Amino acid sequence: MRKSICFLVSVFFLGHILAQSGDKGISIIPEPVSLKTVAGVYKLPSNIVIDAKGNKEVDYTARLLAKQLALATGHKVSVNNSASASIRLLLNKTSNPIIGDEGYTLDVRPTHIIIKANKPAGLFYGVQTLLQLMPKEIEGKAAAKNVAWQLPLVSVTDYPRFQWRGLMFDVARHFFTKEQVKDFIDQMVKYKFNLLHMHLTDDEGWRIEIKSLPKLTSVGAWNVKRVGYFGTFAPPAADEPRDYGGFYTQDDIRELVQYAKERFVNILPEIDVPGHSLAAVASYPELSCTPGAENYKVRSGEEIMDWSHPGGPVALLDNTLCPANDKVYEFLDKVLTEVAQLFPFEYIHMGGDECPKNFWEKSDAIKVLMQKEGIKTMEGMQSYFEKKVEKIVESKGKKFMGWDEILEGGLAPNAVVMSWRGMKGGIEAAKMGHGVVMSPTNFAYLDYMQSDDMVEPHVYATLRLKTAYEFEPLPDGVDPKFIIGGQGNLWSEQLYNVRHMQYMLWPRGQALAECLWSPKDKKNWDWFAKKTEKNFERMDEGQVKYSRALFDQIFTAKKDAKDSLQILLSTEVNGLDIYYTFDNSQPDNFFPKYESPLSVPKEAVMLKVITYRNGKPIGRQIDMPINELRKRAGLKIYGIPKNE
Ligand code: TNX
Repeated sequence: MRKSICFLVSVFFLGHILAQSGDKGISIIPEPVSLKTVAGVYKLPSNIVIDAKGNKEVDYTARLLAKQLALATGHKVSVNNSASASIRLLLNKTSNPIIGDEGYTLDVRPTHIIIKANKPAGLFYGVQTLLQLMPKEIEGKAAAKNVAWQLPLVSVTDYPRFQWRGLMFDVARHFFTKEQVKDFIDQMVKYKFNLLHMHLTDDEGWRIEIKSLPKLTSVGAWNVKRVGYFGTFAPPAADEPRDYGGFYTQDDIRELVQYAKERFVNILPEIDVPGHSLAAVASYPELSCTPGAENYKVRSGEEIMDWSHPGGPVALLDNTLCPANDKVYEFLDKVLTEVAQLFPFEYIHMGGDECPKNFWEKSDAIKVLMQKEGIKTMEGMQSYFEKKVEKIVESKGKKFMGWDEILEGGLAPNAVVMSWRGMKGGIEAAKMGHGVVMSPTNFAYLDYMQSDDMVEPHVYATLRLKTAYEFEPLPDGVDPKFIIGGQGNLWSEQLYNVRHMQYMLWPRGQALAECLWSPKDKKNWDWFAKKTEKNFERMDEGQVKYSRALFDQIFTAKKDAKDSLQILLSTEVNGLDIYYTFDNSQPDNFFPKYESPLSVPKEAVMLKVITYRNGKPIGRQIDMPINELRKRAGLKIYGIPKNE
């Protein structure tokens, strides 16, 4: 009898514990380690009290939550030490070994909410999950009307898979203001990123005030505004005003570092040398090996590099620092003294990527140095430079890291490698016992196009959301202890404003967040795609732009055995219908539905396609010239008769 009562009681409780998130409309990005739901809801009271005890960092989190709650709900919200508070943020007295330094447990109960963590960062992440459990209006900029402010009852245990969960923001190619960077931080922490890599210097601008080298920002931060396809612009005339750009003062940097700290984000500064250094050279031409550098100007997007050489980039003008010039190391010492003081994070990133060597080859000073040091190759020359730079970085009490080119010609002894040209540099470095952050172009380059070139602002490559979601930072056969984590890189050559920056960042950034935070076995593309769509509604409330490219169709063009064009259409997400026309009509769901590969009717010039879901258009219409598909299939292009 006792046994059967026990059985009945267990069945009763189990019946109340539903499976996974997804039930009750719960949708959290990144997917938590474990989430259980219980029937019922917690209603936020009209007077919300947040209990946050005893620690400044916990207090930051509580105040951020209070601010957002007060703004969006219009309820009265206070932070104090009340044991009967509605929302309780508690640091564990005895450490919970499962959740580590950034994990948390979150319980939404019928009477209150309780988040527990070993460290303040965990409470912060618990709060991010809590916000995603609330109605979407919590993201709003003003008090929402007619919202039932209630949450499902849940019990969450959650902690990250990787310690380094980064996003790189290139503020050098196009400058983004301090406020815009703060906004970037606000968005990234929602998805539990904890590292902001700021690409602070490049050919197009030097973005950080260095007091001992004032020309870096009086000259180096300014170029001429152009719009269009960056990289193809004509050189500006000598008298055009150089008033486009900007930089962060040291006070700005301190403010950003503090802002990031309150949100548990470390800022990694990058000073990109010896390549990508035209802004520095234009400011201080004596840093160059090349005569005539006094005439160099900060780049405004004109062509300065020939990428067609298989051996690496060939520069049309010398955008490098001279490794054979002592002044360069004195310069870097000054820069790094100030950078190291401004950024508390333990690493400084020193770039090292895409350094053209064709001007170095012409330099007598370099020839002499190579002879003296027994250096045989230009890669060896860069390696010599990197080792000296590592010493300077370390002399400032920091750890040295760089892009995977720093492996070429021999890696500096303690260097940490950021692997971008695929994972192989990272694997090699890890096998040599170096720390690695994975940010391979084929999964993590957020400047790449998200959909077909026909409907996206043109960039030289494509990275679809589904592929970004397949990012696996830990390669087979590599000791996990050397893979610190991963990051997405948002390069800004083609980013002219904040709205477009957001469009490129989301939702791919959310996909990467899940790859970096969630357990591998919790990843599920179909479920992630559903969550992404739900999250769009939250982003609408928050007025943050994003791309809906995941609903577009994908064209695959092939030539068959008879050299005819075969067109395959597919979609990233399941459950979409594709309608198409070959006769220039605008397609809708009254036109043929795609079922199997298409052959092109004779003389057709255009394939127009659109996706539908449940009878409603959902993707963008893409008008695809047949000749473009022929080109993609490696077939001859037809001459098109002129319109009547
Ligand atoms: C490569 S990734 C670069 C950047 C460009 C980017 C554009 C890396 C270390 N270098 O300078 O902005 O490609 O996708």
